[in-house]
Amino acid sequence: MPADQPGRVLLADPRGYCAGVDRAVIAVEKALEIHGAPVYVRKQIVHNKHVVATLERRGAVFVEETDEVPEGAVVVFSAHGVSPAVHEQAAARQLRTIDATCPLVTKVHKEAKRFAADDYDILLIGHRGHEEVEGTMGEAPERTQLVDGAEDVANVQVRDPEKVVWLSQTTLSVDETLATVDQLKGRFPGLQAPPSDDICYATQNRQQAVKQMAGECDLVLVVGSTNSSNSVRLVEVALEAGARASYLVDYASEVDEAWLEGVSTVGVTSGASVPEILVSELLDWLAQRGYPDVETVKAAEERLVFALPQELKQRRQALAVDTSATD
Ligand code: 0CH
Ligand code: SF4
Repeated sequence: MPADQPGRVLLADPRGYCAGVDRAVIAVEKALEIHGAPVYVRKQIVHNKHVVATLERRGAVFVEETDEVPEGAVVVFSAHGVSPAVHEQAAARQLRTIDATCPLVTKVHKEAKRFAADDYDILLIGHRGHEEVEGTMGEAPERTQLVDGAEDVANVQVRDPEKVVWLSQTTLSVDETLATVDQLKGRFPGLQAPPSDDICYATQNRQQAVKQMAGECDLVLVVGSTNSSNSVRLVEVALEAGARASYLVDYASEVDEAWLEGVSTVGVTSGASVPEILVSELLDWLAQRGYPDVETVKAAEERLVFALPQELKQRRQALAVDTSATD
């Protein structure tokens, strides 16, 4: 509760869904519309509990690997991307695949393939075990080494220090990644940078908005799931940028009222995989507890929209042709 006068909320903009998440969620919805349930999805389509539970209720079946999908069935690959080996496994089972990999993740895959073809050693900065990193490494497993922290920086070995490039996961902390690159350059002064930013526009903008407001916040609440890399990064960025406290919650109901003690200003944001309804519910929850005023803190304008995966466009065109034939 704020002490004597109403508390205020600073609301980050941009927050929530990015273009790649929007496209991936719509891809599953369209696949259900076109093919009917069940539609299989390899891994969580995006790392958000609410999104996954909602799609499950509509008939999506989430599996870990393609060998859990019946032969010939429809399977969607998640926004985080898959390695070529996963495409091969799916083809071997005659699965009908819809690839919802974000085009900005695909861009990093292409960079990895190109640098490997030019015989570079690739240092991929990212989180060990994260699906995106597994997919990207799979493009050039014999040429890529994962750099996840100081120990990896100290241990990587390259064949030719003049032919080494760093690439990264799309959802990392910008500042932490720059620090890692500096450490790598200390070992390999000839280290080359990716041709364009691998940390995507959405990750960067959400972090920038949090940086802009964190100094004024006693508390920053980030809506997002614990396995969502970009959401977890927003908590870290808030703390580094001066917020007195910051927590990650999936739902408003998870906020502990004790966190509000002595708090005048609450910052609110959400990860790139988080539907806006969850933020609206949090704002309602805060309004009922003495924080009715909401001010937006704008860091960037986002207009990017991605076309649906090719497989869905082809299928929809085919349906349109069939319909006109029967008219
Ligand atoms: O932040 P991560 O990569 O864990 O994934 P998310 O929460 O599903 O957000 C969307 C990013 C998808 C791939 O870049
Ligand atoms: Fe694509 Fe970036 Fe969104 Fe990931 S966070 S899905 S790379 S736009």
